[in-house]
Amino acid sequence: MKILLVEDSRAMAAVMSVRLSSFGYSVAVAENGALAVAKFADWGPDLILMDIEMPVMNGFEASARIRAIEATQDWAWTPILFLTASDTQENLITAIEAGGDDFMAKSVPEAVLQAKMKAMARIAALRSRLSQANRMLKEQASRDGLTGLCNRRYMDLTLDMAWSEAVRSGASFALLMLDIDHFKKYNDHYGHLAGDDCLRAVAGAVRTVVEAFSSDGHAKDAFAARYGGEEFAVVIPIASEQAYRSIADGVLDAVRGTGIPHERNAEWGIVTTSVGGAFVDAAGDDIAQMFRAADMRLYKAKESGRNRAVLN
Ligand code: GH3
Ligand code: MG
Ligand code: MG
Ligand code: MG
Repeated sequence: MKILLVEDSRAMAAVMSVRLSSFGYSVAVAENGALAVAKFADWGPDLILMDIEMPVMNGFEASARIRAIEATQDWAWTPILFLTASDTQENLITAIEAGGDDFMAKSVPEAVLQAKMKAMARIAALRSRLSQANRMLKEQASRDGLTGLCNRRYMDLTLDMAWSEAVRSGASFALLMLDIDHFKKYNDHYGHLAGDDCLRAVAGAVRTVVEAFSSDGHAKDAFAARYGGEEFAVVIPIASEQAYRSIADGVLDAVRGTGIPHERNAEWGIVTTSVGGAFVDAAGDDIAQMFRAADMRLYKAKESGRNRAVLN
């Protein structure tokens, strides 16, 4: 357990610090409230022991600032125990009102200090398991299980926000819809398990292209999602028309580049995709209009021979 000890008296800090370390906890000392807030932000302690009277910033103010930082994060709550001169009823009430969880007299007997720290360590362990589980659940809820791409649910949620932002700022917006060519025949010929492998490989190729454009800054917020079945979408907020076209070409190339044999995709002999896209200079119309345009062009790409993109 990481304990942040906030105490302006050097002598008191030294004594407490030695006691806490002797229980096996790692301890960092901050000499006033302002230093405590800074240390809290970059060290992420599991527990804070907070003196009240201190120069620069007192313990109540520091606690309020720490709670304000936590309010911007999911499920963040670090226990704060105020250190007081005496354990009066008033001190307890003031401590809780100030955003603390408990208080402790500085003269607390060794055994009581050890017992309280044990209870706090249990809470800290539970909190860390909870936040890990929460992170995993969040991750799972937004990923497609087969391909690891963002799933439809994540896409719908993110798309709404990205589109509203683009409408607000009059930014450009692009959307690509991809569909694997003759995938039903692929399954019929090679079997469903091979079909699943193929989906994973295609998804990986799409993802690599989109991530490259995203990380080199040409389409910073672009992401790929599994739209459904053997269909994928690439959402490209705030991108130039050039980036839109390059991503479409890049994706077609990358899928061909996997070189997965597909005998029943007669003309090409390997797995290919068709792409339909929509681009607007300034987001304004309904986002549904973008989907209709991209869908219609995807249909055209299929009709005109597959393994190509129709972008306008
Ligand atoms: P087109 O070139 O016109 O797109 O033809 P297609 O055969 O790809 O189109 P269609 O929509 O008729 O077939 C899509 C196939 O994708 C049917 C379905 O069995 C397969 N499919 C969808 N999801 C999965 C999946 O998760 N795993 C596997 N193996 N196949 C899937
Ligand atoms: Mg003090
Ligand atoms: Mg399809
Ligand atoms: Mg298809």
